[in-house]
Amino acid sequence: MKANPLPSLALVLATSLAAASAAPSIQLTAAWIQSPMPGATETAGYVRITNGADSDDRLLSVSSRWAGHVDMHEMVTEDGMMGMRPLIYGVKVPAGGAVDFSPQALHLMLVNPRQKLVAGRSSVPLQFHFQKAGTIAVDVPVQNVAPAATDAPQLEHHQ
Ligand SMILES: [Cu+2]
Repeated sequence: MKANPLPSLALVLATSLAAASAAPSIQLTAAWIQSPMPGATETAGYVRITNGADSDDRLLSVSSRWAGHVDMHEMVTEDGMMGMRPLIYGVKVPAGGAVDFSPQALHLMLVNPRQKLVAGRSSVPLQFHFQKAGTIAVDVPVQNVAPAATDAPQLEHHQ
């Protein structure tokens, strides 16, 4: 009689399922909001989004009860002029990859903040709405400068 292959197969299956459920999906790190210029009605926010899942996801929108609205922008150069363009279809976060919202690249735009944003003292509640991962809420500190490089390691991105 041949050995029943099922027990070992079941073990492999259980192991891979455990690994899949333990894999982090969307993670938000190194988030910060630029303290606004005096009198400004909008300011930029930055974050690193990592997708540990094995399928692509998409950041559809960002919202905050502290702002009139939150837009996603990318920097573009047209006719030699730097400008910003709204990312109306959101941003794809590739499987096993990362997307950086960082100065000179993608950024969030907090429009009409409803609170005074003070560097080192305020943190702004933001909600990131993903197609698959759902809504992830983060309290984002207001700062004058980006977090220290050691806090935000520059990994490979935009592959
Ligand atoms: Cu912008």
